[in-house]
Amino acid sequence: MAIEEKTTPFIIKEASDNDLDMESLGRDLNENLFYYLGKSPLVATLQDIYHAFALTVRKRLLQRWINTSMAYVKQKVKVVCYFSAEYLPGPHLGNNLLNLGIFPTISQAFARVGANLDYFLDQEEEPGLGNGGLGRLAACYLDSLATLEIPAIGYGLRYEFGIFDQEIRDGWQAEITDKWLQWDNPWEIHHPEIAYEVKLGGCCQTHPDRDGRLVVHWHPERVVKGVAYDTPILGYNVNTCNVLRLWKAEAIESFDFQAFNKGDYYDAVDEKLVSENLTKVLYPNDEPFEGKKLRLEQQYFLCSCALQDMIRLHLHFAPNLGDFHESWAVQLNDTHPAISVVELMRLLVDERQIPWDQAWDTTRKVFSYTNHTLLPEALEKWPLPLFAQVLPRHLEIIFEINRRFLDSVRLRYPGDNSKAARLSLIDESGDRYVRMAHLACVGSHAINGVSALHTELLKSSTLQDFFELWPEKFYNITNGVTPRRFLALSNPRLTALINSKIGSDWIKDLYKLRQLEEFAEDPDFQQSWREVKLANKRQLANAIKARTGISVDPQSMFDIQVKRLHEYKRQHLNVLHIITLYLRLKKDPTLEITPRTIIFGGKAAPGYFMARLIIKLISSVAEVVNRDPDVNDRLKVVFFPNFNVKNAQKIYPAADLSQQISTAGKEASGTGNMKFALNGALTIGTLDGANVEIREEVGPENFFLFGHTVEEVQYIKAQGYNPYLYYQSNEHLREVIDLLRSGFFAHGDRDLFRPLVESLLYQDDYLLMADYQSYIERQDEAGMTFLDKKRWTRMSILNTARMGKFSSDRAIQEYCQHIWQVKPTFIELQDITLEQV
Ligand code: GL9
Repeated sequence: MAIEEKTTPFIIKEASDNDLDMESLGRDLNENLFYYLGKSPLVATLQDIYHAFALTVRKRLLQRWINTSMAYVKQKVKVVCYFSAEYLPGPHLGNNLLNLGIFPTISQAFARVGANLDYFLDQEEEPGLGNGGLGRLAACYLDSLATLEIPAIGYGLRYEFGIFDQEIRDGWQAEITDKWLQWDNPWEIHHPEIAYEVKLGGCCQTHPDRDGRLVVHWHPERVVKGVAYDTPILGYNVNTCNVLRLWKAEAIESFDFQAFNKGDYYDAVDEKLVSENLTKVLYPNDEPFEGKKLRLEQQYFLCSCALQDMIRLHLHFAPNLGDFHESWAVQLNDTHPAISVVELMRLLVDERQIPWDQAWDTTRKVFSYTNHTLLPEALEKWPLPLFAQVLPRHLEIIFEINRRFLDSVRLRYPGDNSKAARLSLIDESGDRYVRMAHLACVGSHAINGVSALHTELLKSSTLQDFFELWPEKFYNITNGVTPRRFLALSNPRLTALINSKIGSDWIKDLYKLRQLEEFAEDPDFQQSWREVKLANKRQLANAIKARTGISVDPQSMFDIQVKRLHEYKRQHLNVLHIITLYLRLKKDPTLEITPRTIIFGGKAAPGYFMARLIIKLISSVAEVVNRDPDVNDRLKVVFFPNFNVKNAQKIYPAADLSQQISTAGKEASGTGNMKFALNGALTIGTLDGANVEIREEVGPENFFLFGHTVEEVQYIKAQGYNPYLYYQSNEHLREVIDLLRSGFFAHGDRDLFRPLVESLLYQDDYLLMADYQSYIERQDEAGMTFLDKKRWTRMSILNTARMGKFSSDRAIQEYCQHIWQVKPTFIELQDITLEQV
């Protein structure tokens, strides 16, 4: 139920075409400082000025936003709704300055008064509303949607505490609560008038209505209110300003008052606390699925608020929901929002009495589903009793969807009961579960994987039965990243150099970077390219020094692996290489090797023991290596704490070598791999995820490939893989493992890393032992190549030049064309007057 909203006519007074000149910006900044924050410039802190400045910029966004939403309404356009439980947008201020086209002028204006814009930008707390790649992808897609002028809304949750901040204490990860809202968030607009009630728990009853038709009544155990908080998302160099609408859970007032009237103050407050719990905290797990009740409630809360909001908006301008699917396309970012398939059915059938078949037709036309992982342990399945407890009505609807679906399956495959059991929305092989990926497949008209390899593996394994049933529903849309944040904003030096040769059109058409190819061997250009990289490395070296106390040499090769900690991503394979280099140097202290600084970053899920132990391992190896004078002029190891978007923007531009070393078949796509290569890093990687396509684009001669392929991995496992044989037969590997288990890196403690060593020797699910030798060989080759400056620089330039395909603009264009059927809407910036409204 919408809590009613009134639209009143309004006027925007300020002339909108000159709102970006320095005079009007400066005036607003002072006014905000004075009238909003109550500070004179004399006593204002960095944080105050950041805040006043953010409000100044936000005002420019709001003008564009209102123009945008009015155009959408007037032109009755189709809108894309991106449903995602996670968003990692990164700091907004810098990006908005870039997209408004005023970054350079502002930066110069600050410089003129002796201030450094970066200090102010650095004040911003980034919204850490996601775990990693999936949440960051959602943010890249919102940037591209706005830049491509596609009408879109991002729907998500406003977690009060986002992903924890990571500190490293005694080599171990410590989790610190992320208080991103502790200072006011200047980017969001609270809309208490946009609020919906969301029911939870209870039971259902069927009654005949006045016409004798059976209708279902859901009597919930409790009701929570979802309130909208909007963040404007401006496109680059366009007037389109879309919205990221995040829902916060609150207690509904009626509950408060009931208890309060009885004089039961504590119950009233308790109700409030329980309700607000719903969006209190982001679950910090990445891929392994954790079946927590609160998590299911969060997922449902997001979907219900978003769908109620869409229906309210629709009915504002249309007489009924008959053409709902012509006005809205919903993309499910993984299965986290898959319950929305059922919620839309409930809203249509139960709440608006639309016949089932018509409702189902609408639902399937509205939704499409992106799968982001093949890891079996990551696939969401909810125990039936838990599901029934939280969403009793939804379970009934799922049974009905499943009954009809399995009837059609039986017609198609007569007598094949195992087929039906495999396709069923309910897993009945043991304890019963609701399979969310199956629900998403059945309720969507399109299903896509996130890299060519991933999509093929989906078709041949995880979703094979669905592929056989509906091959026409399957698409591949390889992930992409936004060149605005991940090159133009984060690497201003390289941007300036590129612009000096080919202009700046590449920012909106990344294929244009190809024009750099002709300069790949130009000595002057090469020289400038190296100077840029060196300057970026110096900047990162300073940050490393400040954050960890470790001094690193910017002339050494920066060999970087930043991503969530996971055994399949094999940060510990990287460590085996470090120990290999260490042993070589210890045996021959005069050995000439390419000096390297190996940098790690990434968070471990708090409950994932092995991932935490790998962080401790990296820190422990770093401690020994960095203080050993025999080696520390040629080898340094750094764990850069708290990898997030802000830190990422310093790290990618400074990389020489990008480590993308997951076991083939495990990483769905990866997007860090794209960000590194875009910034001129060369990749050492396996044939996994989007690495395959990156290698195709940049050319195999510009990529350090190693490791077994997916087919080989499958074959090795089928033969009965024995990792111990590699230990026995590879002398170097044996020395590495022996040193590790001797307690050498653990102050003599032989137990500390035992779980890791034993898992490698006797289990090794991710084939580190089998891939070790080829990894070392390719690392050696990368090291040698780095010494040939001309060759390395040429390869680096070609990597950047050939990254056109990996723009999120290309990915979004594919979604628009193949899946959503939506077109751009041009937004003109006008004064909005009373008459127009
Ligand atoms: C992920 C995949 O693991 C990545 O390979 C992929 O690039 C991204 C985006 O498609 O999605 N799926 C997933 O659950 N996560 C991914 O990064 N995990 C996190 O976001 C932590």
